[in-house]
Amino acid sequence: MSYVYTVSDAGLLIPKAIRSLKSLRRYVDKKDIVVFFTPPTSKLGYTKLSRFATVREVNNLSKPFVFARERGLGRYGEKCHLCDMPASSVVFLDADTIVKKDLVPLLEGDFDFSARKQFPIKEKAAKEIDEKAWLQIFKKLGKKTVPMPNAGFMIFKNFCHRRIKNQWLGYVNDDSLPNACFRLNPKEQTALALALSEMKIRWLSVREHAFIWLGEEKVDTYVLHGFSPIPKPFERLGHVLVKSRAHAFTQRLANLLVAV
Ligand SMILES: [Mn+2]
Repeated sequence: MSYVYTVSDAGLLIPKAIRSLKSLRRYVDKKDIVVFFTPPTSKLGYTKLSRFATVREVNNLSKPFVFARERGLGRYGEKCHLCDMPASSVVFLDADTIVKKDLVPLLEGDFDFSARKQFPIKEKAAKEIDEKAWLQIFKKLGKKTVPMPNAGFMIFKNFCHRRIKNQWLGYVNDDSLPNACFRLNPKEQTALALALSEMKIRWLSVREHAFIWLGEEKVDTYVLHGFSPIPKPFERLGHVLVKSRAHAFTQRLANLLVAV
Protein backbone atom coordinates (compact mmCIF):
# COMPACT_ATOMS: atom_id res chain seq x y z
CA MET A 1 0.00 0.00 0.00
CA SER A 2 1.21 3.51 -0.82
CA TYR A 3 0.49 6.90 0.69
CA VAL A 4 0.60 9.82 -1.74
CA TYR A 5 0.76 13.61 -1.64
CA THR A 6 1.01 16.21 -4.39
CA VAL A 7 2.95 19.31 -3.41
CA SER A 8 4.51 22.31 -5.13
CA ASP A 9 6.67 25.09 -3.74
CA ALA A 10 3.93 27.69 -3.60
CA GLY A 11 2.64 29.60 -0.60
CA LEU A 12 2.80 27.53 2.58
CA LEU A 13 2.29 24.19 0.84
CA ILE A 14 5.67 22.74 1.84
CA PRO A 15 5.49 23.54 5.60
CA LYS A 16 1.89 22.32 5.61
CA ALA A 17 2.85 19.11 3.83
CA ILE A 18 5.70 18.53 6.27
CA ARG A 19 3.32 18.91 9.20
CA SER A 20 0.98 16.36 7.61
CA LEU A 21 3.85 14.02 6.73
CA LYS A 22 5.09 14.12 10.33
CA SER A 23 1.63 13.11 11.56
CA LEU A 24 1.48 10.25 9.02
CA ARG A 25 4.96 9.02 9.82
CA ARG A 26 3.80 8.01 13.32
CA TYR A 27 2.05 5.08 11.58
CA VAL A 28 3.75 4.63 8.19
CA ASP A 29 7.33 3.95 7.00
CA LYS A 30 9.06 6.52 4.83
CA LYS A 31 9.44 3.94 2.06
CA ASP A 32 5.65 3.71 1.68
CA ILE A 33 5.14 7.45 1.14
CA VAL A 34 5.50 9.27 -2.19
CA VAL A 35 5.30 13.01 -2.72
CA PHE A 36 4.71 14.13 -6.30
CA PHE A 37 6.52 17.46 -6.55
CA THR A 38 4.92 19.56 -9.28
CA PRO A 39 5.98 22.97 -10.70
CA PRO A 40 6.98 25.34 -9.21
CA THR A 41 9.60 23.19 -7.47
CA SER A 42 12.81 24.10 -5.64
CA LYS A 43 15.95 22.35 -4.52
CA LEU A 44 15.38 23.34 -0.90
CA GLY A 45 11.80 22.09 -1.00
CA TYR A 46 12.97 18.82 -2.51
CA THR A 47 15.52 18.37 0.27
CA LYS A 48 13.03 19.18 3.04
CA LEU A 49 10.34 16.83 1.73
CA SER A 50 12.89 14.05 1.14
CA ARG A 51 13.36 13.68 4.88
CA PHE A 52 9.86 12.21 5.15
CA ALA A 53 9.07 10.55 1.82
CA THR A 54 10.28 9.56 -1.62
CA VAL A 55 9.96 12.74 -3.68
CA ARG A 56 9.20 12.46 -7.38
CA GLU A 57 9.62 15.62 -9.41
CA VAL A 58 7.01 15.52 -12.17
CA ASN A 59 5.52 17.81 -14.77
CA ASN A 60 1.93 19.00 -14.78
CA LEU A 61 -0.66 16.67 -16.29
CA SER A 62 -3.49 19.14 -16.45
CA LYS A 63 -4.15 22.41 -18.22
CA PRO A 64 -4.51 25.50 -16.03
CA PHE A 65 -8.08 26.59 -15.22
CA VAL A 66 -9.80 29.15 -13.01
CA PHE A 67 -10.59 27.48 -9.67
CA ALA A 68 -11.40 30.72 -7.82
CA ARG A 69 -11.80 34.08 -9.52
CA GLU A 70 -9.39 35.82 -7.15
CA ARG A 71 -6.64 33.29 -7.93
CA GLY A 72 -6.87 33.60 -11.70
CA LEU A 73 -5.68 30.97 -14.13
CA GLY A 74 -3.72 28.20 -12.42
CA ARG A 75 -3.75 24.61 -11.37
CA TYR A 76 -5.35 23.24 -8.29
CA GLY A 77 -4.30 19.88 -6.93
CA GLU A 78 -2.86 17.87 -9.82
CA LYS A 79 -3.92 14.82 -7.87
CA CYS A 80 -4.10 12.70 -11.03
CA HIS A 81 -0.44 11.79 -10.50
CA LEU A 82 -1.57 9.27 -7.89
CA CYS A 83 -3.00 7.18 -10.75
CA ASP A 84 0.56 6.22 -11.71
CA MET A 85 1.24 4.41 -8.43
CA PRO A 86 1.85 0.70 -9.09
CA ALA A 87 0.33 -0.53 -5.78
CA SER A 88 -3.21 -1.95 -5.77
CA SER A 89 -4.16 0.30 -2.81
CA VAL A 90 -3.36 3.99 -2.55
CA VAL A 91 -4.20 6.51 0.16
CA PHE A 92 -4.07 10.15 -0.94
CA LEU A 93 -3.71 13.01 1.54
CA ASP A 94 -3.78 16.78 1.05
CA ALA A 95 -1.02 18.94 2.48
CA ASP A 96 -3.59 20.50 4.84
CA THR A 97 -4.47 17.28 6.65
CA ILE A 98 -3.41 15.89 10.01
CA VAL A 99 -3.42 12.12 10.42
CA LYS A 100 -4.63 11.26 13.91
CA LYS A 101 -4.89 7.46 13.78
CA ASP A 102 -3.53 4.53 11.82
CA LEU A 103 -5.51 4.53 8.56
CA VAL A 104 -5.17 0.80 7.84
CA PRO A 105 -8.58 -0.16 9.38
CA LEU A 106 -10.27 2.16 6.86
CA LEU A 107 -9.10 -0.08 4.02
CA GLU A 108 -11.24 -2.97 5.25
CA GLY A 109 -14.41 -3.76 3.35
CA ASP A 110 -15.66 -4.31 -0.15
CA PHE A 111 -15.16 -1.09 -2.12
CA ASP A 112 -12.97 0.45 -4.82
CA PHE A 113 -12.98 4.04 -3.65
CA SER A 114 -13.56 5.77 -0.33
CA ALA A 115 -13.79 9.46 0.52
CA ARG A 116 -16.10 11.86 2.32
CA LYS A 117 -18.72 13.80 0.41
CA GLN A 118 -17.68 17.39 -0.29
CA PHE A 119 -21.09 18.65 0.89
CA PRO A 120 -22.21 16.31 3.67
CA ILE A 121 -24.73 18.76 5.18
CA LYS A 122 -27.75 19.29 2.95
CA GLU A 123 -28.65 22.82 4.03
CA LYS A 124 -25.08 24.02 3.56
CA ALA A 125 -24.74 22.20 0.23
CA ALA A 126 -27.51 24.34 -1.24
CA LYS A 127 -25.32 27.41 -0.86
CA GLU A 128 -22.40 25.83 -2.72
CA ILE A 129 -23.76 23.60 -5.46
CA ASP A 130 -26.71 23.61 -7.83
CA GLU A 131 -27.99 20.08 -7.27
CA LYS A 132 -30.01 20.08 -10.50
CA ALA A 133 -27.00 21.19 -12.55
CA TRP A 134 -24.91 18.45 -10.92
CA LEU A 135 -27.43 15.74 -11.84
CA GLN A 136 -27.60 17.18 -15.36
CA ILE A 137 -23.83 16.73 -15.88
CA PHE A 138 -24.19 12.99 -15.28
CA LYS A 139 -27.43 12.65 -17.21
CA LYS A 140 -25.95 14.31 -20.29
CA LEU A 141 -23.03 11.90 -20.32
CA GLY A 142 -25.28 8.90 -19.62
CA LYS A 143 -23.63 8.16 -16.30
CA LYS A 144 -24.88 7.08 -12.91
CA THR A 145 -24.79 10.07 -10.53
CA VAL A 146 -22.04 10.22 -7.92
CA PRO A 147 -21.97 12.91 -5.20
CA MET A 148 -18.91 15.16 -5.33
CA PRO A 149 -16.13 13.55 -3.27
CA ASN A 150 -13.82 15.67 -1.16
CA ALA A 151 -10.39 14.90 -2.59
CA GLY A 152 -8.32 15.78 0.49
CA PHE A 153 -8.35 12.25 1.84
CA MET A 154 -9.08 9.42 -0.57
CA ILE A 155 -8.61 5.66 -0.54
CA PHE A 156 -8.29 3.70 -3.79
CA LYS A 157 -8.39 -0.10 -3.76
CA ASN A 158 -8.34 -2.88 -6.38
CA PHE A 159 -6.24 -0.70 -8.75
CA CYS A 160 -9.23 1.65 -8.99
CA HIS A 161 -6.85 4.63 -9.37
CA ARG A 162 -5.30 3.04 -12.45
CA ARG A 163 -8.64 2.11 -13.98
CA ILE A 164 -10.01 5.67 -13.76
CA LYS A 165 -6.87 7.53 -14.89
CA ASN A 166 -7.80 8.17 -18.53
CA GLN A 167 -11.33 9.28 -17.76
CA TRP A 168 -10.29 11.47 -14.82
CA LEU A 169 -7.57 13.23 -16.82
CA GLY A 170 -9.80 13.43 -19.87
CA TYR A 171 -12.52 15.28 -17.96
CA VAL A 172 -10.00 17.49 -16.10
CA ASN A 173 -8.63 18.67 -19.43
CA ASP A 174 -12.05 19.04 -21.07
CA ASP A 175 -12.68 22.77 -21.55
CA SER A 176 -16.40 22.18 -21.92
CA LEU A 177 -16.80 20.34 -18.60
CA PRO A 178 -19.68 22.14 -16.83
CA ASN A 179 -19.36 23.53 -13.29
CA ALA A 180 -22.31 23.06 -10.94
CA CYS A 181 -20.79 25.09 -8.08
CA PHE A 182 -21.54 28.75 -7.43
CA ARG A 183 -18.40 30.11 -5.79
CA LEU A 184 -15.57 27.86 -6.98
CA ASN A 185 -14.84 25.58 -9.90
CA PRO A 186 -13.68 22.29 -8.36
CA LYS A 187 -12.97 20.84 -11.77
CA GLU A 188 -10.71 18.06 -10.53
CA GLN A 189 -13.46 16.84 -8.18
CA THR A 190 -16.19 17.06 -10.82
CA ALA A 191 -13.99 15.08 -13.20
CA LEU A 192 -13.24 12.54 -10.48
CA ALA A 193 -16.92 12.00 -9.67
CA LEU A 194 -17.59 11.30 -13.37
CA ALA A 195 -14.65 8.90 -13.61
CA LEU A 196 -15.85 7.03 -10.50
CA SER A 197 -19.33 6.43 -11.86
CA GLU A 198 -18.87 2.66 -12.24
CA MET A 199 -16.86 2.14 -9.06
CA LYS A 200 -17.98 0.73 -5.74
CA ILE A 201 -17.82 3.64 -3.27
CA ARG A 202 -17.78 3.68 0.50
CA TRP A 203 -18.48 7.16 1.92
CA LEU A 204 -16.50 8.22 4.97
CA SER A 205 -18.16 9.80 8.01
CA VAL A 206 -17.03 12.76 10.10
CA ARG A 207 -15.48 10.21 12.52
CA GLU A 208 -13.16 9.18 9.70
CA HIS A 209 -12.57 12.50 7.91
CA ALA A 210 -13.43 15.74 9.70
CA PHE A 211 -13.57 19.17 8.00
CA ILE A 212 -12.27 22.15 9.96
CA TRP A 213 -14.31 24.53 7.75
CA LEU A 214 -17.51 22.86 9.03
CA GLY A 215 -16.44 23.32 12.67
CA GLU A 216 -15.61 19.65 13.14
CA GLU A 217 -12.10 20.08 14.62
CA LYS A 218 -13.12 18.61 18.00
CA VAL A 219 -14.48 15.35 16.54
CA ASP A 220 -12.56 12.15 17.35
CA THR A 221 -11.50 11.27 13.81
CA TYR A 222 -8.83 9.61 11.65
CA VAL A 223 -8.00 12.59 9.44
CA LEU A 224 -8.54 16.24 10.27
CA HIS A 225 -8.62 18.43 7.19
CA GLY A 226 -8.61 22.13 6.52
CA PHE A 227 -7.00 25.43 7.22
CA SER A 228 -5.18 25.86 10.50
CA PRO A 229 -2.40 28.41 10.61
CA ILE A 230 1.17 27.27 10.99
CA PRO A 231 2.46 29.03 14.13
CA LYS A 232 5.24 31.57 13.68
CA PRO A 233 8.59 30.62 15.24
CA PHE A 234 8.24 32.85 18.33
CA GLU A 235 4.74 31.45 19.00
CA ARG A 236 6.20 27.96 18.86
CA LEU A 237 8.84 28.98 21.38
CA GLY A 238 6.04 30.33 23.56
CA HIS A 239 4.26 26.95 23.44
CA VAL A 240 7.45 25.10 24.37
CA LEU A 241 7.99 27.37 27.36
CA VAL A 242 4.38 27.01 28.51
CA LYS A 243 4.84 23.24 28.55
CA SER A 244 8.00 23.49 30.69
CA ARG A 245 8.14 23.30 34.50
CA ALA A 246 8.47 26.94 35.57
CA HIS A 247 4.89 27.45 34.48
CA ALA A 248 3.84 30.85 35.85
CA PHE A 249 7.01 32.57 34.77
CA THR A 250 7.15 31.02 31.31
CA GLN A 251 3.46 31.80 30.80
CA ARG A 252 4.25 35.48 31.21
CA LEU A 253 7.34 35.21 29.05
CA ALA A 254 5.39 33.37 26.35
CA ASN A 255 2.72 36.05 26.32
CA LEU A 256 5.43 38.66 26.05
CA LEU A 257 7.01 36.81 23.11
CA VAL A 258 3.73 36.40 21.28
CA ALA A 259 3.05 40.09 21.80
CA VAL A 260 6.29 41.02 19.98
MN1 LIG B 1 -7.29 20.38 1.39
